[in-house]
Amino acid sequence: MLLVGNPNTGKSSLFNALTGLNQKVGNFPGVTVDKKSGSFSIKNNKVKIIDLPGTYSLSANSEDEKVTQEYVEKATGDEIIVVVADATNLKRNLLLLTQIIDLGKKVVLVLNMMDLLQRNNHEIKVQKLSMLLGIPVIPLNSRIGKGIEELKYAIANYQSKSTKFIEQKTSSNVIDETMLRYNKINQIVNECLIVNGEDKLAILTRKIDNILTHKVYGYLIFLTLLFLIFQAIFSWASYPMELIENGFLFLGEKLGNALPDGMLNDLIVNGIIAGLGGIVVFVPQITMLFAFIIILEDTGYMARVSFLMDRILRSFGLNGKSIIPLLSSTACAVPAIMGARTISNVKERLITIMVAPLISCSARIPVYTLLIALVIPKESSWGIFNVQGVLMMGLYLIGFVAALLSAWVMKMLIKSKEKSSFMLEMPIYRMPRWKSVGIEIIGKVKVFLFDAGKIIIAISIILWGLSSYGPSDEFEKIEVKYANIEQSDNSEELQSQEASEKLEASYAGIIGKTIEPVIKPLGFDWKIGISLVTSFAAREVFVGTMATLYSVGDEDNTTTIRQKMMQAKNPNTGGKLYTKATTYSLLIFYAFAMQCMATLAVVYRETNSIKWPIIQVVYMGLLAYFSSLIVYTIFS
Ligand SMILES: Nc1nc2c(ncn2[C@@H]2O[C@H](COP(=O)(O)OP(=O)(O)OP(=O)(O)O)[C@@H](O)[C@H]2O)c(=O)[nH]1
Ligand SMILES: [Mg+2]
Repeated sequence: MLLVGNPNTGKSSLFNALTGLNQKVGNFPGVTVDKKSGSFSIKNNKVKIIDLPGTYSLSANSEDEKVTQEYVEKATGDEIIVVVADATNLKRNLLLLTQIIDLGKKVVLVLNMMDLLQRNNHEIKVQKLSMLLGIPVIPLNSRIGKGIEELKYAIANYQSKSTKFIEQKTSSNVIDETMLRYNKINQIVNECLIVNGEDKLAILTRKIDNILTHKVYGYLIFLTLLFLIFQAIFSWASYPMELIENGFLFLGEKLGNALPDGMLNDLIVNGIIAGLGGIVVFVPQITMLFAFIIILEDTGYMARVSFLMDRILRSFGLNGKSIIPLLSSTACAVPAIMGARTISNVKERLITIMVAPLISCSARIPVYTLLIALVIPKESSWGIFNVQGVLMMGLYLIGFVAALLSAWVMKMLIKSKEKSSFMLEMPIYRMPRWKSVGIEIIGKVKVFLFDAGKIIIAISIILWGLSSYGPSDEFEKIEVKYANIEQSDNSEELQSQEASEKLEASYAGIIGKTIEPVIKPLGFDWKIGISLVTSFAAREVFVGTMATLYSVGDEDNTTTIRQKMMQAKNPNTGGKLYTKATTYSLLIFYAFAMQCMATLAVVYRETNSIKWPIIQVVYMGLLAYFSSLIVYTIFS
């Protein structure tokens, strides 16, 4: 069984209600961009069901619509196609339906959003509609699952009879086929739809839109909203973050004391626990960011932002629709890049895919937060604004500007004759469904934690090995040297000096030292060099890498990574290693560099060519390197 219909009519909501799964739902056209299958049972029979992207007709021009078109055309004679229509928009929704009927498929029409139709005081004569169309018609409310049983009944008792909506042969050389369809649809709708008074929901939506999409206020409101989101992420999240940080310190200390001293103790406490703690601590911030994005999507505001941004984006070779992938890249570039499928212009879609990873994603939050805290005290404020929050927002803005400029350059370089167009239906405003918002946030945070967790544990172990061992004669020399001194003076200072000399002589140290000359002009030392390498797997690994590098051989389990990094000294100057210049330079590097295997894999899949991910790594790498160089030079 297939779920097909116009965009934003509640197909995925119905899919979830039938299967109990949690397919993503949102209040804008183009939420679903790929097929998703599940199953449900009718009288102990299992029925397979596929949720598909929305489409207005069977002549597809974007990648997501093509998926649906293929499935509809491939559907066998036995497969039932459930066309989900928005009951408050009957006329437009019936076009696709009649096209599918005329392909000779088994069709059931679901009139979804009946609650809204009733709220408008409108009515649909369901039986008459069913008779005129010659197919079963089921009124439904997929938000609360009302009408599901009737739908199941209709599917179980489907009786095939062949119907035709229009005779195509004669139509093609008379009038335009679509016109012919609309003429007939108009007649049917006039007979079946009873309109009592005005469409209250549409009027309310229009009133709100007069403000939210206003030429001046619209932009002001959007900017204010973004600003508030960043302030909130910084000030509200800091309390739970402190709790988590202290929790992990406590855990590390207890475990460190309970386990016998030695290498394993070191690996578990300083590698794994510290690395994981470094990630878990960001869960409050990331949860908030996800929550804000999901609420923007669920209320219908995201479509307005798209509309507002179209004019600006277009001059940079992007499309109004690009803003949805770009904004959702603040959470993660992987689903965002898939979301670009809704952009039908090939060049605009490609450019969107190429620049989306420049938008700061949630994996940068741990890196940014840790680094910002090294140079800006938590309490510092400009009036009512928290400076850390302002700096964080600045990094996001820089990412956005870099994305626009890169897009502009690509617009100039990539040749295309295809016309650009922007058509996005503005949905009515809706209250978010808090339960599904909650489920989605939990799902996303889980992915963040587990994906990052797996990589961090793996890299911690490898890195710990590489930094605890080295060419044996080097290690021996150091041991002998300190053994001699220690006999006379056995202070902690000496121990940590020995540890740091060993780290430098270790395999990790050797790797870092090899990279060092290249990154030295950016103000980075070999330890940062190692973290740049490990961050290639995923950016958030930076934190765990630092945790491991700064604590190998260190017996002290009571200081956080941040404190350890703050105390780090520059061996050449004797001053702080993380000066403003080095830290800002590193921040910019992480803002621009393409350090994410998962994103590269999805770019490869979506563009179907190895060329684009390679270009992406190179151009973002060069951008990162030279921007960092400039920043370092300015601040030092
Ligand atoms: N009031 C009301 N809202 C609904 C109903 N069904 C779905 N919605 C809302 O409509 C919006 C779109 O729902 P989705 O299930 O994502 O729609 P879709 O057809 O899968 O959309 P695309 O994947 O973008 O084509 C969401 O905000 C839903 O909460 C309904 O019966 N009544
Ligand atoms: Mg959907």
